[in-house]
Amino acid sequence: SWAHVPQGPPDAILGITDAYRKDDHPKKMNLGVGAYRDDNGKPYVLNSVRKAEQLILQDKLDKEYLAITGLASFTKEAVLLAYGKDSEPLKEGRISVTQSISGTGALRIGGVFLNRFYPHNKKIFVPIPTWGNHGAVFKDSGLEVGQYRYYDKSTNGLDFKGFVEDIQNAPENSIFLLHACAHNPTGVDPRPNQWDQISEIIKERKHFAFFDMAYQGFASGDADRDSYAIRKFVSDGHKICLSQSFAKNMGLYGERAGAFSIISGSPKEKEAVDSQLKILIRPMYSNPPLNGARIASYVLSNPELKKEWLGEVKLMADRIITMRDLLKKHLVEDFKSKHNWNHITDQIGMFCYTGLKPEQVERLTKEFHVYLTKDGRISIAGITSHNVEYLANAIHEVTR
Ligand code: PLP
Ligand code: TYF
Repeated sequence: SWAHVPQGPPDAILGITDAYRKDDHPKKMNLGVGAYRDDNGKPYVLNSVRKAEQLILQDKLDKEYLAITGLASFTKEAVLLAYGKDSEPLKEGRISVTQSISGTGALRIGGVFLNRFYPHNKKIFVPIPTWGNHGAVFKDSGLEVGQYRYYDKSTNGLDFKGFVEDIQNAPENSIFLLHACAHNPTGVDPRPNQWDQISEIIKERKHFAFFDMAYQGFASGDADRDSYAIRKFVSDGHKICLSQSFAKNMGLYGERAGAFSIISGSPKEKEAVDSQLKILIRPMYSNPPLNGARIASYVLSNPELKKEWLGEVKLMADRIITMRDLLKKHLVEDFKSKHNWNHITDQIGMFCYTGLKPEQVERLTKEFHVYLTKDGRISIAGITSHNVEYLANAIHEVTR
């Protein structure tokens, strides 16, 4: 019998959507899950993706299994997008890459690989706070999870001093999980010159950097600019590893298109790493799903489609920035809120970490039918020009 199996709690983020669905209030808002919506609150399938799907249909391709490491035309474009065409390890053939079950799967492959082969220790440090799934992914990969300071509640900005101290004080050869851009849940990223310093200190301390890039293009609207940290670390000589997701920036959420890559010291080392990635993946799921990777490879390898896609990423990023501006404007100018709301527009990416307290979050949901995570994070992508004033009023009322 399974009588000994305890009832588990619902997922902190996905549970919000369940509660939202059960609410039938006409003004209800789902600001929980980080999924892009258009200005009518509808899921958005990119035109570049639709066109790629048409081309795929026309080409009447087969549905054979992919290789263990996935679709090579996809993973080649994925690493190019992240590392850039001038990347030394890329030109020298020192980057191993495998397709993954989106970003989550890439993190899991990385976690298991490090657990098996990282020679120094089995502990990964993640920021406070971080994406709610990081802890579980790395624990289930067999790693111990530590934390480093990142967010300063008093400024709703980066705690750069605490961040640097924690990197300096961690034992040499520690593993640090870094959000490449558009930090989830805070929307707070280091500036380029801060990344430069972080890279230097991580190098001094001989630490290992594991980058999670789930939002390339979403922070600035420019995919190259958003990979600043990765390219800086690589050009400084770090042998990083990287998780990439195409869920948000290509709108491929349920298609599960992602990639895991890791840099070796030589092409020979890289060959051995390749072989171990295959050995690690084969018993997990044999080989990854075809469709999303095929769509992404069509978009990324066709210059016209790629250009259109980059324009659409910018469009999504810009709509989010407009909603930030409007939300702040309503709070400050229309409702004359006495609080400082500058962090709404200072923070970037899909999320705003509002600083609302759990009681205020609860009131937002109970009295105003606005659904968000308990930590006060809102997904800006869930705001539209039609409901932004309603939201501003609700936030004003619970923070009076
Ligand atoms: N990493 C971060 C920081 C995220 O925010 C997300 C998604 O929200 C992911 C990874 C992975 O998402 P997916 O598995 O859908 O690509
Ligand atoms: O909103 C977030 O932070 C994410 C969203 O398979 C998400 O947790 C939802 C489903 C999923 C991965 C990420």
